[in-house]
Amino acid sequence: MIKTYGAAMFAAVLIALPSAVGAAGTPAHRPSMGMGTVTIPVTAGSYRITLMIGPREAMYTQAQARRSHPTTGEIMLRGAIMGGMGMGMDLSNRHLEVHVLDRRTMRPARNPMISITYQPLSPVMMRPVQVPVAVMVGLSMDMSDIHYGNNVSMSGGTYRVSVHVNQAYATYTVRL
Ligand SMILES: [Cu+2]
Repeated sequence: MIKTYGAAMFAAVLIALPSAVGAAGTPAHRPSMGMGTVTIPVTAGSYRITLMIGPREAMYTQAQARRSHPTTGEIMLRGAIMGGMGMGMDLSNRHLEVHVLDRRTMRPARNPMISITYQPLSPVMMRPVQVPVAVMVGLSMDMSDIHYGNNVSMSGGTYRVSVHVNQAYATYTVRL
C-alpha cells in the first residue's frame, strides 16, 4: 500500500492518458510534490493495471512481521526484498508497484504473471531495468490490496515503465 495524496491522485487520473496494449507515447505526469505518489491506472486487455510510485516502503517477510510487529510498511508474500540478505547494499529510494484488477469483476486478478521494467528516458536515456517482482500487501490491509513490485532506485527524471500481465501490456511515462 502506498499512501496517496488526494490531489496527486486526482491529477494523475485527469492528466495521464496512458497507453495500453503496446501503443506508444504517453504524456508525462509530474507528481505535485517531490516524493509524492504517482498513480496511473491503465486499461490493458482484460485488466485494469494501476501503476503507483511512491517513497520507499519498509518490506517484511511474514515471519519478520510476526516477530517484530511493525506498524507501517508491507508484507511480502512471495519474491525477494531488494537489498535483502546477500543482495548487497540497498540504494532504493522509491517503491514501485502495480495493482492488477480483472476488468470484468474489478477484483484482483488471480495469480497473474507479471514483469515490470523501468527505463530512464531523461536526463540520460539508459537501458530498461528489470524490477524483481515481489507479491505484497500493505500491513493491516486485506488481500484486496495485493500488488506486485519492489523498492527501486529512481532519481529525478523521466521514465518509461512497462508492465506485462499475462498477455496484456501497458506502458506509462512518468516524470519524477
Ligand atoms: Cu508494495
